[in-house]
Amino acid sequence: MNVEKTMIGLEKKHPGEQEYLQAVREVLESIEEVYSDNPHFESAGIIERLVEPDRVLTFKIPWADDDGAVMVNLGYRIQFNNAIGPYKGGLRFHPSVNLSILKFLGFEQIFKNSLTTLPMGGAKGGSDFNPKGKSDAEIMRFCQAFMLELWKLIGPETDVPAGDIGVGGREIGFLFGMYRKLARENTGVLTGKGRGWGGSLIRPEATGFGNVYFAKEMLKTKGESFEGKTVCVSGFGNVAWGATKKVSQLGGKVVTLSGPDGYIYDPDGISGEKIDYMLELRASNNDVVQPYALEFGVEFHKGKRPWNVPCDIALPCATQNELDGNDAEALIKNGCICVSEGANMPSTPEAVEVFHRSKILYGPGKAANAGGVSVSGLEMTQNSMKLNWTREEVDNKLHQIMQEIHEQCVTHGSSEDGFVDYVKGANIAGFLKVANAMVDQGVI
Ligand code: NDP
Ligand code: 2IT
Repeated sequence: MNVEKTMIGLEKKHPGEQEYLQAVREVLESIEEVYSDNPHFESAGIIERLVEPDRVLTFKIPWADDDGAVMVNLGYRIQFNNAIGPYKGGLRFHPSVNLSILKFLGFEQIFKNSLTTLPMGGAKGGSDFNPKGKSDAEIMRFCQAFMLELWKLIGPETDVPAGDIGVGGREIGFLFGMYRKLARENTGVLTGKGRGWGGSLIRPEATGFGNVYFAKEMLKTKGESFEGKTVCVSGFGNVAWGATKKVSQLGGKVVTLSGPDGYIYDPDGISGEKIDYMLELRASNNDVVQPYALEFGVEFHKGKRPWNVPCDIALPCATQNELDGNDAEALIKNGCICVSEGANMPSTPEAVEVFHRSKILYGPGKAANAGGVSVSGLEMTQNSMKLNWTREEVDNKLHQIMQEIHEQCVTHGSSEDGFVDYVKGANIAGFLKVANAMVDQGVI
C-alpha cells in the first residue's frame, strides 16, 4: 500500500471532507508496515474496502416547532463496516454535523469497537439539528420525526445506535419510544436506554470513567497515579462529567471545564456538589459554561481554551480538533505528562506530533474513550440475556476492558527504547481483527 497514492485517490473522490481524510490518513500511516508484511491483505483489497463505508444513508426530517413553524433538517446514518458484529455507534445532533464529520466518526468507530474485545462493527449517524434553546416538546417531536426514517435501517442484530454530542438519555428515550411503536417490538435496538427499560448501570458514566481508567494504566507504566495530580478537562457534557467524577474519586483535582464560550478555572477543584451542578448545566439546553463561574465564584476566560493552565494530566472531552499544535506545546511547557482523549480526535495532527516528539503518555480517543461503546456492548449483552448486572459488575467489566485495550496498545505500539506509541498500537490492534475477519469472510 502506498499511503500518499491512496490519499490522493480519496481526496479526489471526496473533496473537502477534511475530518474524514484526516482520520483515514492517521490509520493508514500507522498500519502501512503491517499491511506490507501481510500480502494477503493487499490481495483481498482490504484498504480499498475499509476506507469506504458499506453504505451512507441520508434522509430529510421535517418537523414543526412549538409555534407550528415547519423546520427541515438532514439526517444521516453511515454504516461503515460490520465484519465483526452489527453496526454500532452513536448519533450526534449538532449544527456542525455533515458527511465528513460523520464519516470520520464512523471510520474511527470500526477500530475502537474492535479494540473493545466485544463483537461490534462501526457506524455513526446524526443530524444538523441544533438542540440548543429547544423545548422538551420540540426535542421529542424532532426525535420522533428522525426515527420515522431511521427505524427502517436499524435493528438489534443489524445496527444499534446510541448517543453522542447532543444525544443523551432524554433523546434516546424519545427515539426508543418511536422505534418500539413503529417496529412493534421491544428490543435492545438502541443503547444508553433508561435503567427501567433495558438500560445498563454505569452507561452514562462509562466514557468518562473508561477514559480515566485508560489514563490510570498509562500512568502506571511510569509508576505514577492520579493521586494529588492537577487535571485539565475540556467540555462540560456527558464525557467531561464522568471523567471529572472518576478523577476526583481517584484523588486528582480537576481545575477546568470548557464550552464553546470559553473555560472556567476552579483552583480548589471540581468535586462533590460541583459535579452535580455540571449535570444541571448540561440539562439546561444551554451552550455556555460561564454559569459555573458565576455559581461558584471562580474565573471565566472568555473565548479561550483551557490548555494554557498548568496541569499534570489533560483530558480533552469536548469535540474534534479542539487542541492544536500551540496548545500541545503549552501543555508540555507547563509540565503535562499525560493526555488521554475523552472526545473523538480532539488533538490535531500537529498536536499529536508534539506529544510524540515529547514522548509523554498520549492515549488517542479510539482507545481512551472506548469505555462508552464498551458499556453499550455490555448493555446489548444484558438485553440478549434479559438480565441486569449490578453497578459493580458493569464497572469491573469496564475496568477490565480498558486494561485489555491498554495491553493491546502496548503489544502493538512499543518500540525498543520502551516508548509506547498508543496511536500506532491502537490502530494496528483494531485493524488486524477487522482485516482478518474480512479476509476470512471473502470478497463481499
Ligand atoms: P455532550 O453533548 O454531552 O457534550 C459535549 C460538550 O462539549 C458540550 O458541552 C458542548 O457544548 C461542548 N463543546 C462542543 N463544541 C465545543 C467546543 N468547540 N469547545 C468547547 N466545548 C465544546 O457530548 P458528549 O460528552 O457525549 O461528547 C463529547 C465528546 O466525546 C465528543 O467528541 C464525542 O464524540 C465523544 N464521545 C462520546 C461518547 C458517549 O458515549 N457520549 C463516547 C465516546 C466519545 P455545545 O453542545 O453547547 O456546543
Ligand atoms: O463515540 C462513541 O464511541 C460513542 N458516541 C458511543 C457509541 C455507542 O454506541 O455507545
